[in-house]
Amino acid sequence: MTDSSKDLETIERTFVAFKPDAVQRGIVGEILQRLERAGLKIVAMKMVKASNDLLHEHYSEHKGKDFFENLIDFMGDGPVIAGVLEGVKAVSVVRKLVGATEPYEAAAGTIRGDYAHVSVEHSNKKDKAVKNLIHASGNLEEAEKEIGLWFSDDEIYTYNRADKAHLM
Ligand code: IDP
Ligand code: MG
Repeated sequence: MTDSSKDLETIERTFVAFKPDAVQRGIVGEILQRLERAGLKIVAMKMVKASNDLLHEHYSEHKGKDFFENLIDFMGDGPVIAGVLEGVKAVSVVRKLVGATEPYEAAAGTIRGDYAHVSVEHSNKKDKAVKNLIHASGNLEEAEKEIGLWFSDDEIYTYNRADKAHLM
């Protein structure tokens, strides 16, 4: 089966980063499995110890907020695993699988709901960022910016998944 131009219009790329808490807890594989089994294709992936500059740029929308410095400290606390996932409506599908920002209210069945439980209130009291395992682009514009920030074009691959006939 070949892609029709109509299919291609609905296929998106989104950026994800397994945060230092996911890497340090050894649950990257389990979380990634959830994304892969939904049919999302990994088109780029690497382990990165993000620089302060990269993190400031990545989270520029939050500059000036109370939690900004804690967030930068948290994300720079150890290596992250950054990736690009491709699929139909990938941006919103990944956000759905990831769940709400605050793990305590993220729905059961979502990554943040199943693997964490803390609240913003608790993290703020401890003067820490909310540890919620994974970053996922919030919209297409953010995805484009973040993919360009973390990956060069030659680090993003084109290939067919063997189960494509059933997924697309
Ligand atoms: P998102 O990751 O669900 O898109 P954003 O609002 O973009 O959530 O916030 C980015 C990250 O900053 C969150 O995932 C979380 O780790 C952290 N964060 C957000 N709000 C707070 C807060 O009020 N206190 C501490 N950390 C926060
Ligand atoms: Mg966000």
